[in-house]
Amino acid sequence: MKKVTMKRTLVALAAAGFAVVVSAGEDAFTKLDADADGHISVEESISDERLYQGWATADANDDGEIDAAEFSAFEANEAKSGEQASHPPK
Ligand SMILES: [Ca+2]
Ligand SMILES: [Ca+2]
Repeated sequence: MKKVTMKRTLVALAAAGFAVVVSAGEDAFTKLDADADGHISVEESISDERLYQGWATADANDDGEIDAAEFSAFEANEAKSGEQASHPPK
């Protein structure tokens, strides 16, 4: 009996983990957008140090807020520079 319950729990956890990974990109924006107005303000960006530090880069149109497009561009850029950092040119 106990073994079956355990197995079911593991399957449920694995499924939940998969769902989290798949939706991580959109989730990040939604989580940062604390007041859900569709933009990330400077105050909201403080919880993401990468975004806060890279604010000037992320806010491409310099309107003081980061929209979904700017956020995904920033994320893509970060992923790229992360790759370069882990594989430095010889
Ligand atoms: Ca907001
Ligand atoms: Ca902007």
